[in-house]
Amino acid sequence: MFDLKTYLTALRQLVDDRLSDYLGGDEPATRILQAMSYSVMAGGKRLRPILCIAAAEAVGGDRHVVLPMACALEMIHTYSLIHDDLPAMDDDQTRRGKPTCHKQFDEATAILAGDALLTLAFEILAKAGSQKTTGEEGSRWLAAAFKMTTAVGHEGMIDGQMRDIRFEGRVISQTELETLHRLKTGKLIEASVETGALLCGASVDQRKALLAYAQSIGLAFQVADDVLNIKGDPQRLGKATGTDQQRGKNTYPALIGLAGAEHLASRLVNKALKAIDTFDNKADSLRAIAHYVIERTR
Ligand code: GRG
Repeated sequence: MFDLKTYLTALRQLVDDRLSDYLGGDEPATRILQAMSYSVMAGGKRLRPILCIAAAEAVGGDRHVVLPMACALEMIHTYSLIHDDLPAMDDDQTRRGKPTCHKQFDEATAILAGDALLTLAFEILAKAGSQKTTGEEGSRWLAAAFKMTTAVGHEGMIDGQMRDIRFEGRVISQTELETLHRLKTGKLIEASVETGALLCGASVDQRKALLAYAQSIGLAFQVADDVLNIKGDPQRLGKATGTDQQRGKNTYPALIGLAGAEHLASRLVNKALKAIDTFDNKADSLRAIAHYVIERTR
């Protein structure tokens, strides 16, 4: 019987150890590394790296092969959080239970820490790809890096963030909200699953199924995030709740009610499970993560 708790704990440790190595260990030498490490090592759930590894293992791959990609995903995710928390964006005071990067350091350092994490992520991918001995492996890393750039660039995550900012103060349709989230949160989650599978030589059919899985859990994750902003425990979440309503944000509970949002989240999880129903028990981690995405308390 698959035990999600044990699986998550082991993978978090594996990812955290490698992230710490990339970021100068326990005592980062420079102020910029200190700021980068402060935010990355502040204790996130590591959902994106874990999805990358779980997708790799679902297609028979090895977690150590995709570890650099898993870390790059977490660095890009953390950069987006640091920048999202800035005064010019959401102006948040706490993140992962600690003062936000610009509060702990200063605004300029937080901007640079985000920039440096984004750059380091691509340095890691380029290095991993260039160290491969066969052309096939090198090509996979190049394709995975390309997938990552499109997921987080101006037609992906940044487009989503731009829409979020531009929609502030006006009520949008459910379709507009869905597009926003598919870009802002969904694209990186898709890239996590897709790169894990791609790097481990998944077939076209496997990749198609995994993309459908990722699209559904990506949206379910965001719907659950909206619900947690209302029902969650700020202590457990490590950030304030009720903020979406205060800021007049477009959210699923605001649009379709709290019960409607919860129902939508569980429908999306069922859709995700169906997408991978032809996979064997090596995909049990992905199945358990799909449930976790909406049952989580932080
Ligand atoms: C490019 C500046 C910029 C932003 C990109 C992703 C994003 C847009 C901003 C993040 C802000 C945010 C709160 C989005 C909602 C969903 C989300 C990504 C929550 C945080 O992710 P978790 O719950 O966090 O995985 P941990 O701390 O566990 O890693």
